[in-house]
Amino acid sequence: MNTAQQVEEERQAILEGLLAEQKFINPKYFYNHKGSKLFEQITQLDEYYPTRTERKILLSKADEIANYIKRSALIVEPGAGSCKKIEFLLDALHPEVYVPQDVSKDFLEQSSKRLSNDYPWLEVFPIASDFSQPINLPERYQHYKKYAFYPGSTIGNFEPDEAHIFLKQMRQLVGSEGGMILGVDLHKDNDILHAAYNDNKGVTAQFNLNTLSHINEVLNSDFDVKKFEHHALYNSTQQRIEMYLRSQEDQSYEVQGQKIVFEKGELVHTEHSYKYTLQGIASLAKESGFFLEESWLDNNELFSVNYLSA
Ligand code: AVJ
Repeated sequence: MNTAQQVEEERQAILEGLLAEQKFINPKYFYNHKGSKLFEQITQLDEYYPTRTERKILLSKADEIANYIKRSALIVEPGAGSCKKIEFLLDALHPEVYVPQDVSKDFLEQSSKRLSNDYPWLEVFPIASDFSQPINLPERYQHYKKYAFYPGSTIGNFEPDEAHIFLKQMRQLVGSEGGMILGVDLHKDNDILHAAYNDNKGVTAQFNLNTLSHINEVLNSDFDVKKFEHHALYNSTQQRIEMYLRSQEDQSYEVQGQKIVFEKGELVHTEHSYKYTLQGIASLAKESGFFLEESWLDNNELFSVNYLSA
């Protein structure tokens, strides 16, 4: 449970974003119950290629990936959630221990139970913790060869300097004998990227707008979702999708004693989704104490699964 003080700190953090010169909402507010359902729908859209492309690569290249994984392996997955993606690799990699980490404790425990049932030979050790905290493995697991699994191009949500810090933490975690399997979406033609974040059915728009409903719950505020619209573009210079909510009219709200004013056309930033070149992945890996050993791509070179050795 959240303490009153934690709730207060969370509210202050959201308000800070809404009072900034360039307003922003942290992308973690996409993911309440409704948002997670909407993201699930996004992954099934024709335009949203990343999820299905990554699945195809993981399944078809599992044996090649397995060549890098030594015996007595332990795999840690930050933000594992449903623990669905590791299943594409389990038979080929055959690790001894799988350590899924996630913030949502109940969901994690449920997924871990399911996995234990389906893979009786696998030891599953879930860690429920906040994303901001480094993952600590118990002493009894230290002797395993350790690998991190970070699929879904979730790394793309980090700013480049944050991605660097995150990978350095992973390098710390796996030690000098381990490695990392990293799914990264690739820089490409604007049209494909634009469509992936501006789908015809408007699911991504709903997903983006849902952040307002979510923060309304946290702040006890009444931001009118109907008065905002989804805006997403690919900034090819910065190699990132930029998502915003655009205020469709002048509007103002009183929230927690603060006045929040939106001008017509004003943009509230909600997400960056960075796309990488293989060269970019190689240098990010190197800066973080890893070496990019191999990248596996789909035929259209839309998405990459990478093996980084320590
Ligand atoms: C979950 C961060 C990988 O960036 O593609 C999907 C989130 N945002 N559509 C992505 C997202 C809009 C997704 N990641």
